[in-house]
Amino acid sequence: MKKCILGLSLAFSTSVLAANPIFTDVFTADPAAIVHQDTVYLYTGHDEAKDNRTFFAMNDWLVFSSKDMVNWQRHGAKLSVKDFDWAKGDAWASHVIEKNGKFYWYVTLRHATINGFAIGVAVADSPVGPFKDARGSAIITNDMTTDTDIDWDDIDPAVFIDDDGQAYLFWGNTKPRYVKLKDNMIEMDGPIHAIDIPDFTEALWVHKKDDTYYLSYASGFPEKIAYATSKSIKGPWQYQGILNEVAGNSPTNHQAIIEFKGKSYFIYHTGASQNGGGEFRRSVAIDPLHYNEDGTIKLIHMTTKGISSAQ
Ligand code: FUB
Repeated sequence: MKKCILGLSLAFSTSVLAANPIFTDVFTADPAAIVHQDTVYLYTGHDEAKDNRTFFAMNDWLVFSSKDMVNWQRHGAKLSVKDFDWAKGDAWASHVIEKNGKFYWYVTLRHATINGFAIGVAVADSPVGPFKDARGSAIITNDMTTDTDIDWDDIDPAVFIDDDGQAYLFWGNTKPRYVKLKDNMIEMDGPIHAIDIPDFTEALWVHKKDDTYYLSYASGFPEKIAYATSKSIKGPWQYQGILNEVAGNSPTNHQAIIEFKGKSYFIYHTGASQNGGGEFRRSVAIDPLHYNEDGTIKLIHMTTKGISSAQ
């Protein structure tokens, strides 16, 4: 984070620049973000791999908050594999959403007794916790989705609450899926549905602007972020193309899209940290997101400059 004074003519106006990646002393990945009471809460995975030659080492999730998207407060690791008795590792991508004053944190984990990955959910009364396992069991397990040969198809939860209050859990790797959630946010309400979108890998994210639903996702490998739109949360989804190209030095990508104080932001990760970043040591970055007049989204311009705000 850099603070620069722009000269005498702007003596009383300090421009704060948030360089990308936004944190250089810790590796952060798979961002999810919410806006609550004029504050952005950023939830990230935590890459702890010793180097970029082996694989992910991820044991907990981190929380940050900001009132301007530039200056970030660190809240530390607020949820970890150890908070879920039924899990044995791999704190992969997560997603947080607020409903009726409670904050639900949906997480990817490796299940201890059912082969494969699973999705759990923790709950708290505040966006920074303390969070506790809301069920004592996984909400989604690999044996519920038997139409793939892989055991990592049940990852990357993303929850969306529609205008009528109905919540939906989206997730998947290679096969995108969604299911309705009960009002309690911790149980499925009905069957699991498949989603028809091209070249899907992982990292679903749903947001709505005006009367259009946007479903963005990591596509291909190395991953680009693609997106589709619909007039209904249940689809059909119309493919709209690439939203973000392959991110620097990282074959994975994972996005969060939020609107804050009238501007839209694309939050993602790269392997571009100069402190040893790479495939398994990723870092969160933020750049502006702009819509075209027809509601399509302009290609993200990934920068090292990041976003700035006048204070
Ligand atoms: O961080 C581990 C996995 O890599 C995530 O679950 C995927 O979205 C990809 O970013």
